[in-house]
Amino acid sequence: MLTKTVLITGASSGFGEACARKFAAEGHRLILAARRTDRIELLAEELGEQVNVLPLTLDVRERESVDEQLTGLPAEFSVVDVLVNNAGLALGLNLADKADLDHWDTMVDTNIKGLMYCTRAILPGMVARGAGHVVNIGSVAASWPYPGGNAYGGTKAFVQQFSRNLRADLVGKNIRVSLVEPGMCDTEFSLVRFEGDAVKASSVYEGMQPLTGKDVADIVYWTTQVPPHINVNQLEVMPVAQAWSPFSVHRDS
Ligand code: NDP
Ligand code: 8X3
Repeated sequence: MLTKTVLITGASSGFGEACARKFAAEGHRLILAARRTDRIELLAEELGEQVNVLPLTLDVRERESVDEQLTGLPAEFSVVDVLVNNAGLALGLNLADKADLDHWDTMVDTNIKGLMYCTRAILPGMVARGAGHVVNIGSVAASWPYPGGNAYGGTKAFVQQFSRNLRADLVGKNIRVSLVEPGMCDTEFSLVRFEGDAVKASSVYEGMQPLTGKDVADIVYWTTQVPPHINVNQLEVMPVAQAWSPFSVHRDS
């Protein structure tokens, strides 16, 4: 099997960490990026017993730092074969008229701008080599609105359309772009959304079986393993226990 170099953003927990474990188990070289240095260093130390790992303290919102760090990777890690654009978050579940504008800014800066910065830093190398794969982590929230999803859903709709437009730009260049859009998954996602309120966070998954990080990592990995002439465009995945609702209709009674 060909050893690939895989750059995963948001590798310090949830899907990102699970992807790191999956790609390491399959023997791939890893660049693990996130803000929490202690977490990625610990993970790098553990997975470093199996494969070569570079922990990278990176805030995807910082445009210059992203460009500097991702275009200046050490030689051994400089040929990025797979970029997993996973870093992201939801903040708050208030309805739009009560939402915190700082929350909206942070989601836009991370989920949209951060994903653009990482992609823009890595793509020229892929294009020059005529090889590569970008896997973007979107969400069911891109397509299916729910109360309080407002800006979060909007950022993931951007990820959906950006992924499709990347394909349009990259056709003929032998670079794959895949979009994985998960539904409910019990990572640190809800803990972050509810700003550390563990009771509120765990109530989201009460009485139902959510996806696991490993479920999503296995799917991300699979998109990278299909024969080279195939591009998995978009995969929406929910737990069986989750589905859509009828339209809400307000009736004056
Ligand atoms: P987690 O909170 O467990 O993981 C989020 C990761 O993103 C962390 O590693 C965090 O690292 C990183 N991150 C957040 N902000 C930044 C930043 N500014 N710069 C770099 N890294 C950052 O949640 P998930 O694993 O669930 O989330 C991963 C992705 O999956 C997100 O894009 C999320 O929107 C999406 N998603 C999640 C779903 C779910 O139900 N869990 C469903 C659908 C999509 P650190 O804090 O160390 O920087
Ligand atoms: C996270 C999934 O349904 O909580 O992207 O918005 S959901």
